[in-house]
Amino acid sequence: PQVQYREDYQPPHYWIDTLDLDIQLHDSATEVVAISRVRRNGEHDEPLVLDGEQLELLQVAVNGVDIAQYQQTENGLILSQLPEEFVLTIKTRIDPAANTALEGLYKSGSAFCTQCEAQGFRRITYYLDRPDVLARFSTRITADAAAYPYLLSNGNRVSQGQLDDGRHWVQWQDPFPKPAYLFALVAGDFDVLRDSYTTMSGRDVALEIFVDKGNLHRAGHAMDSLKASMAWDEQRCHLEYDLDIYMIVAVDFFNMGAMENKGLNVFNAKFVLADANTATDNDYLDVERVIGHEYFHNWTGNRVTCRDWFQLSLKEGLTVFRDQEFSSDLGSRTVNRIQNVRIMRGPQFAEDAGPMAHPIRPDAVIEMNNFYTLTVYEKGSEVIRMLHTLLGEQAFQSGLALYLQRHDGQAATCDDFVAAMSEASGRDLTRFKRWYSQAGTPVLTVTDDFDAEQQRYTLTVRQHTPATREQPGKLPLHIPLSLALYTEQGEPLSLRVNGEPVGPVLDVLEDEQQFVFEQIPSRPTPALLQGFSAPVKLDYPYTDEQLTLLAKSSIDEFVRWDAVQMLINKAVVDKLSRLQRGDAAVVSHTLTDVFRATLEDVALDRALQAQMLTLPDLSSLLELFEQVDIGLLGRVHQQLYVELAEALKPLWQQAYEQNLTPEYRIDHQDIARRAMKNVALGYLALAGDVAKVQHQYQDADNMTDTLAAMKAAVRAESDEAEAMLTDFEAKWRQDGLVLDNWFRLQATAPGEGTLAQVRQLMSHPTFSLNNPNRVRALIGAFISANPLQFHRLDGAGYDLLVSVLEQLNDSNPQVASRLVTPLIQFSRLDDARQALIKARLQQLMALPALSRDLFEKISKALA
Ligand code: BAL
Ligand code: ZN
Repeated sequence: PQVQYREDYQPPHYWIDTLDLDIQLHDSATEVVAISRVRRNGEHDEPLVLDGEQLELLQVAVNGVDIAQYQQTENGLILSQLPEEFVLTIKTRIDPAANTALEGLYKSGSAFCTQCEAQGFRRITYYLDRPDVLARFSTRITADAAAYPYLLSNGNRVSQGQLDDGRHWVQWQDPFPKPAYLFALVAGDFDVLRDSYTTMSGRDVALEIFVDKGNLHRAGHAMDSLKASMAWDEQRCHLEYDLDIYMIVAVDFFNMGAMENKGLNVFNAKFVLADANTATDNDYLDVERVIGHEYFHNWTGNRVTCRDWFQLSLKEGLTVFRDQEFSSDLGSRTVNRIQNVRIMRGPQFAEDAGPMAHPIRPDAVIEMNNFYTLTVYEKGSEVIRMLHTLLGEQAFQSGLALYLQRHDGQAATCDDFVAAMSEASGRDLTRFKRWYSQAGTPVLTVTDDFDAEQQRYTLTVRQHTPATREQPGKLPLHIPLSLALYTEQGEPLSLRVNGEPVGPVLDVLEDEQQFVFEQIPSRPTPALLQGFSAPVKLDYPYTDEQLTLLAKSSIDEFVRWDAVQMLINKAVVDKLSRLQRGDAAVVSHTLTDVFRATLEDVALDRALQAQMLTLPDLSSLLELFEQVDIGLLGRVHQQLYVELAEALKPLWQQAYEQNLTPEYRIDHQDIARRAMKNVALGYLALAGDVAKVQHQYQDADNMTDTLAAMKAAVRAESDEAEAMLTDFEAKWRQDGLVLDNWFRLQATAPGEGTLAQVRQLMSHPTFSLNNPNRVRALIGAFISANPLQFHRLDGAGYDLLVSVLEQLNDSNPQVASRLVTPLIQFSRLDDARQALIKARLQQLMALPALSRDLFEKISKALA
């Protein structure tokens, strides 16, 4: 497979100004006529090289005349000796029913739908399938009227008609030029939830959400979220919607979460459907977040798109930042921040430390689908957040406005974005731009010194980014380091440098820098990297006393949570070394005391309290070590949970009782109470209080409490778990999305029998390797959320994954490639497991038709 390099970017040799599509839908033989107006870009006699894969070519005509002098290749069509401007007609045939890769046009159940990002459009017709070619699309769809009453595409519906043979057609016109990846088509029979929204300039927009028949009652929250998103973008960013209609379609078969196609979002049903019986509180919040994310793309992604796919973070990092701000403005800012930081410190740091480490703007790509990563999305958002921290809200919004106004209707680059931010704020962002080109997680090492006589406190900050494979040498970055200084009584001190008061954010620019604070009466406790002000690892020798102080009395909620995390990390490291030395386990009194104080703090927001009392998962703990026996780490993790459960049992009981909610309501206060109650339930189950778990399962009137009870029972390996699982399956076996929770729970069960159970569940009537949601729920949960059973020393966990990957490599390479992640991120594991994994990777490497997707990752892992 060929590597593409960012620095090789060339503008296209031809432009396409309009594309008229005529699509005759049939399950196995859909015919597509694509008529484009093509214009040569500059003076040259280069051929027109169109992208196309898995297409049956039926006709090529230039200016209405069939031609034969073209060259067909495995992935394209080459036309030469073309006039300067011409009309190109291409007719192709495709087989949507056989499309299990779910890229291009495919069937999701009985409906037709499309997924064209990044390069799916080339599976529909031959085209310049690159994001810098923007055309005005019109789309005429024809299909059987009875089976497909709704025929949808981008833009506005301009005409429709009935044909004699029982088929009908609809014509769509999208007034906004767009790249092919934003094209969408849906045909099917749905229930439709209709509403409308009046924009800030007074235009009425029709809102339509299409769901499977019988699911209308589960679409209301998605509609509320859509309206909230539209209002938020107007209020916070002054951005208004631009078409007369906004449609969302929920489908069951979807590789990603959702897709922002212009005017016609296609969603994984998981992020649309929600009601109290079937969705958890987190599902509700996820729907809100993803609906927001796709809506916000209308400006950051669609009106201004990416010049090339190396710039993906231009739209994704920025849009994730926007959806995070949306969720934070609507809900708890601290809890949202904590959840984002957990993802950064766990799976994103692991990606940065693995063979696929790449800058948020990658330099070399084999398969673009492999770069829809936590680095491009989540770290990309952290980079935008740092800009926001450095510039402040007002200058940031001016920069965003300038960027959108300057590049509206264009395909832009990350450099364009930073240039607008720099111009609008007057800040020099030259060094900051290195965040776009350097891979890996920087480490900030901080030491301090207090001069009592001079009342001076000096922080010495060193930054170092460990080498990654493609980038052995790293340059210093511009790192915003937010800090506060606390007295022994937990009072914040004002910050003065050179006689002047300063704000909380230090600009760390060099390999090593000193910051001297004046008028500090006694040795302070620093709260460093407040709010995770940069995506870095922090190394500062905190004492237990300092962390206890911050956990109990910081005025910043995030700092309190973070201090508890650091105490947990210290306890884990300590317990692990005891275990390795063969010493007896000792109770971590400091941690127990902080947990007790947190449980007794009645003023604390319950959602935050729940977060403070939740241990990091094993994958984040793995990041604390260069190399570690994950089996031992798992034992320590469990030990800590049980210790806290038993030591604080009466307080867990109290917390449980105090947070009961009388009836189910979706509001942030009740969500917070349920979160705290269910954290308490988890500990109570570990402390042997099975009765509570059972009662909650029996009495629950909502999915959050039902699943929390089941999870507590499964995790505590209590005898009651089996009966609950059986009951749940009987109730929900018709509903794949709900049953995904059941698959997930069993896949994450701690016992030795889990692997065999997962194998057995693969034969469950609801399970199918062709449905990505099912695969993620069962196999994905097992390999990423059950590290102990997956990394069994007999290698059976790895064998299971390899057999799944062998099948998915043929049917859905994109999903296969996502699942291979835990196999390629082996550097932190012990030598024995590494050897087992490498043997499996060699086995996969030898597959006769290894996809580009898997090849790219496995070859890097083995290099
Ligand atoms: N653009 C792919 C799906 C998303 O990030 O919105
Ligand atoms: Zn996105």
